[in-house]
Parts: sequence; C-alpha cells; structure tokens
Amino acid sequence: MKTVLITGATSGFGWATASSFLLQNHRVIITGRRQERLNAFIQQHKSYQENILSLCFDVRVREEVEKKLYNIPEEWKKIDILINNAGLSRGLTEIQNGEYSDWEEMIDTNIKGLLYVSKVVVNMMIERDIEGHIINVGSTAGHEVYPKGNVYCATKHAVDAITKGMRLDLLAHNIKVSTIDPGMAETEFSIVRFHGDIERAKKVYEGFEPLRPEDIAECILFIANAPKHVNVAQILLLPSAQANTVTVKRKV
Ligand code: NDP
Ligand code: 8X3
Repeated sequence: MKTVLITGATSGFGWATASSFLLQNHRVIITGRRQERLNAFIQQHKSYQENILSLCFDVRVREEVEKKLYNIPEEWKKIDILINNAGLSRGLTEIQNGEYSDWEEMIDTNIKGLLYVSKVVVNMMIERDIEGHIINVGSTAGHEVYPKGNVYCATKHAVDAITKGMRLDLLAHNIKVSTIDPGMAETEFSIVRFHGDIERAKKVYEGFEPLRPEDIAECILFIANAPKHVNVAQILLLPSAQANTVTVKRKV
C-alpha cells in the first residue's frame, strides 16, 4: 500500500486518478480549493474512507501549501507518490489582447504552485529516505505552441523543463520523475478556460472522441506501477482523432 498525494483531485484527471489508486488499495491525499468537491469524493468512496485524507488549499499560496502539508498527521507523512496535476488555462487570446489576470493565474498555478507543492513533498521524501515518485501532468501544449495558446503553452513548456530538472536533481535521492502529457480531454478544463462559458467549452470537443479522465488515470497507474528499475519517463497520450495540437479529425 502506497500513499499518493494528488493535487487537483476535485475534478477531471485528478478525481479519476485518485479513484483508481483507491481501488488498487492505496491511500490517497486529495487536494483542491473546493471543499464541497473533496467531501463529494469521500462520499462517493465511502467504503475506502479510512484511506482518504483531504486537504483544501490553493496551490498558489505558498504559506498555505506549507502549512497544510507540514501539518498532516504523522502517519500520512510518508508520501510515496506525488502527482502534480492541479492546473488550468484561462483565455484563448492573441498575445496583444491577453488579460494580465489570466496570465498571472496560469503562471501562479501551473508553474509556481507545482513548485511550492513539490519542494515540500520532495523534502518529506528525502527526510524519510523514501524512494519516491513524482508524476507531473504536462500537456501536448508543452510540446507545441498553438495559436492564442501563448501563455498556457509557456506554462506547460515550463512544466516539461521542471520535470527534466527534477529528474536530474532527484536522481541522487532515488526519486523517479515522470510526466504524462495528454492531448485534448473533456473535463472542466475548457469551461475554466472560457470562464464558465459551457456552450463554447462543449464546441472544443464536437465531432470527435476526446480523451476521458479515466484514460489519463490508467496511464498514471501504469507509470506508478512500473518495476523499481524502470522509469516510464514520459507518456504522450492523444485521442485517436488528434494528430497534433491543431490537427483534429472531426466528423462534419
Ligand atoms: P479540471 O478543470 O477538470 O481540473 C483541474 C483541477 O485543478 C481541479 O481539481 C482544480 O481544483 C485544480 N486546481 C486548479 N487551480 C488550482 C489551485 N489554484 N489550487 C489548487 N487546485 C487547483 O481540468 P483537467 O482535469 O483537465 O486538468 C488537470 C491537469 O491536466 C491540468 O494541469 C491541465 O493543465 C492538464 N491538462 C488538461 C488537458 C485537457 O485537455 N483537459 C490536456 C492536457 C493537460 P479546484 O478548482 O477545486 O481548486
Ligand atoms: C490541454 C490540451 O490542447 O487544450 O493541455 O491545450 S489543449
């Protein structure tokens, strides 16, 4: 039984991944800003209740991240796997028309938030001599830049660079570092990107079958379950109808 911390488990990939780890009899620490969603997760997994710890915090607020993580009960501090999944996009806009608040939210969440959580958890692993595993959720947007995706793509390129840097730095501590880089998946991602415009968000996935959160969860389980001597360093996961960030075969 491993202890797995999943950021952004209140929705989408994070929820599905936490659920999959629980069903494989691991202990999960689920996080997110929406307390009611954390409660709903526990409610939906009632029979596994003793294997769930929920922490409500905003990854952008460093003091909050440190306070919440350093104060978890001692028996939960032996974290084996960290899944850095919390993230978002805001807006789809030419660079000259971008909103500062959107840029700041993406940079603060996807880059700085990931760093804040990682630093604490990595140190907890090192202090306890745990042969841990960090799995970052990147994106195809970390491989290519698409029109109007400027800052979101930049944050996911940063996640790619941080993943590579972590792999170098943590080698000495026997901590594996991997990334899963999905293409288009239908979650709350586009609703958040378009600030709650559900109709616009739906259109993103019209005419083809996007990835489902469970597809990503399955890959994360595969990465986590690899034998000790194997690091599945990177998975690029696309819907069959997607060739790259801008080329999608849609039924007309
Ligand atoms: P969702 O919007 O469904 O889930 C995002 C999760 O991140 C939520 O649980 C949300 O929780 C959490 N989150 C966002 N901001 C913060 C914050 N400031 N502090 C704490 N938690 C936060 O989207 P996905 O499941 O699709 O996205 C998960 C990850 O996958 C993201 O990093 C995204 O960039 C990436 N991705 C998504 C793809 C897609 O097509 N959907 C493709 C490739 C990568 P809460 O709101 O409760 O805080
Ligand atoms: C999410 C995938 O193509 O919508 O990272 O940016 S995309």
